[in-house]
Amino acid sequence: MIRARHIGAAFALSVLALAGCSQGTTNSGAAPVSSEPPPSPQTAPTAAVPTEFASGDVRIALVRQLSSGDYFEQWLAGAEAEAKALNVKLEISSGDGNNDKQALNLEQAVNQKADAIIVDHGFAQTVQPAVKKAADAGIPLVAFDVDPGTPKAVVLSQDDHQIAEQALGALKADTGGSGEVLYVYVAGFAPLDRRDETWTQFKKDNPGIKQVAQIGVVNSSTASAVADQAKAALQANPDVKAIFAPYDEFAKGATLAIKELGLQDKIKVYGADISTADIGVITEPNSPWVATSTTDPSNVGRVAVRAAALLVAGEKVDPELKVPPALVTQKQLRDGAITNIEQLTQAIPALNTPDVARVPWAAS
Ligand code: SR1
Repeated sequence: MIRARHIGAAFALSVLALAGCSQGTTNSGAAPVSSEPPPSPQTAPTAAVPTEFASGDVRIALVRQLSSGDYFEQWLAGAEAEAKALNVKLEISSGDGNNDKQALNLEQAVNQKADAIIVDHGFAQTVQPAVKKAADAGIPLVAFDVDPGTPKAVVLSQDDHQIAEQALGALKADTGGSGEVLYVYVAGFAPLDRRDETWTQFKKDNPGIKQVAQIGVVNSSTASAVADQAKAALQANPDVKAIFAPYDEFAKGATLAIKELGLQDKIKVYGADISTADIGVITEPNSPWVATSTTDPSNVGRVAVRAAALLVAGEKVDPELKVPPALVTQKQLRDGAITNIEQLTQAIPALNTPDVARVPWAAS
């Protein structure tokens, strides 16, 4: 839901103007304008702060597979902010894309008897042995975007099927459900695998859509690597009219390739995720990146820390937590004069999810 609140007059006016705008092609399915009153201020705590949180003794290990790129930086900023708000020490490690290093970091968190562990991404086969050790040792676990292989861990994800459905809905609306499509994907990453399930079904449901090539790489310079691959694939497939690139580093790479080939008027990009830098790429003149389905990554990082804190305090947490996405279109960003994440999250309050893993002793 889009709502103008605590924002500059020009921005507020342009957001309000969205209420009356007609649905352009790439605006179909985008987060709708809200006519509801502004939300009430922060919810007050309903419980006393547990002793261990009051004393600042709680240590939560955050064990990451990846840390470079806008998504992962924003996610970490949210996790750190929530840890600070809850008076928790967040002990952060990253495998920097090396799965064995991540597994070692996880073993270390278990050996150091963290009060809780958040596993952030990773491949099932490399993290599950250490996750099992943590579970056997009674350490509370939150697994974000990775299959922990045990029901003892709380599983956190964004709604990846919905992410793919929303982006593909925009692709279908713009293409009329037919045409050649280039697909960007790397197997093994749980969120990308789930988005791939939706893409597979989408192709069955829309026989006019033809995937002519698949590319993809995830490394410390994903966007430029994908750009190189996309250029080659587009040169080999001159009739492509859309690229489905459901990760913002993929979408940035696809966008760069199209611009370098001068094909902006012919090929559009449908992506996932968002950042202030991404908003700049999407809204720049003649950008081919026309739609992205996204959560607020920093909100997801906050949810992960809240869930871990609740487990430390012995509170009940749903075994599966899903953060819903919203479709954000180029048209919506331009019409709303939205230039950064702060404006976007004010315009789409649904991107904040204070009720997911709400902590009763904290204001939210
Ligand atoms: C390499 S996996 C990248 C994805 O992880 C998160 O789920 C983000 O949404 C990103 O698209």
